[in-house]
Amino acid sequence: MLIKKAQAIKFSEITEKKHYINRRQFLASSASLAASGLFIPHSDFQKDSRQRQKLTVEKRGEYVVQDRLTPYEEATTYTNFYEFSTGKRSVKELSRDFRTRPWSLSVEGLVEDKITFDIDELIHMFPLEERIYRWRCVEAWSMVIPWVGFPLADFVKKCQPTSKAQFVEFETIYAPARMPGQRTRVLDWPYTEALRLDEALHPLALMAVGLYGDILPNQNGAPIRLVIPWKYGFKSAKSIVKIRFVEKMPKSSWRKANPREYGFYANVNPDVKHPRWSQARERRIGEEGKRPTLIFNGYAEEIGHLYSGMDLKKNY
Ligand SMILES: Nc1nc2c(c(=O)[nH]1)N[C@H]1C(S)=C(S)[C@@H](COP(=O)(O)O)O[C@H]1N2
Ligand SMILES: [Mo]
Repeated sequence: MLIKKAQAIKFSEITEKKHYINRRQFLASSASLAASGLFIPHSDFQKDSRQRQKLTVEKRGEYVVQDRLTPYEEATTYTNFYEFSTGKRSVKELSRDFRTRPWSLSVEGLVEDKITFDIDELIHMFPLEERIYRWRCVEAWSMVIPWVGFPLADFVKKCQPTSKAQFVEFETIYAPARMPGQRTRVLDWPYTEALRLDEALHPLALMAVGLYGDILPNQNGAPIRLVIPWKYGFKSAKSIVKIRFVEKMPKSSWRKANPREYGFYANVNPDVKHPRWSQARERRIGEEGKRPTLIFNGYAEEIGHLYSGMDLKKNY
């Protein structure tokens, strides 16, 4: 395997000049932050998630839903992350000391070059955008979160998948010594999820490194996670260490656990009930009562064409 240090990649190869300049400005500002002791990846901020760390966002306002934002406190204390706990209110405390530096993300499978990226290089490789997305869990709760990240499509193009690649698979870190949930057999670890290549290339698919302008808290999938807003939350793998381009549709962790309940597509669909409950309505965290669930979570206009001609009851 060829491991190309991310540093060896010329930024002019991959970003337009204006972004290159922005990146240099960003580096200059993070250098001064480092000098002032405020931005040190190995420092104690990982230990204390209450100490919030700002990201430099270069673009906002492009994909923004008008719904009221879920309070930061709720979005970061009611979190699903089985590697730590199946209890959504327990994850924050159990992940408090989880270290996300050093961290690398490797690209494998059907690509021109198998590359490993260092997370800090990756975060600065693309201009960061803020997007306010609706977010819907298969368990019928939802949130509205301002994510910070970069389009997955930009990263996929950078990886140069070969013409044989049809799917892209995402793998979460396997670290049972640091993730108590992985010492149980609740899922087949490591957690994996996958997308069809055309889904991954859709501009709505986001690689998130932050929320509410801050570095992603551990409980929300630090240091890097997917956010696919038109699909149920479980498709959006957290704490990703590996991305693999493949020819055949991969079996994800949830499908291995229960193929009847969790399909490959997992598109939000009020008309296709989960075998044990309806998907027609949802509880918006922080609000009273329930609201109707929208087809594709309200993103039909943007992504509906990806599934034209497909039977959505069969391809759930
Ligand atoms: N590695 C990993 N990724 C994961 C999960 C998980 O348990 N492990 N849970 C998924 C589910 S079911 C949901 S709803 C979302 C929750 O994201 P949030 O807690 O940041 O809202 O993360 C998804 N990604
Ligand atoms: Mo979920």
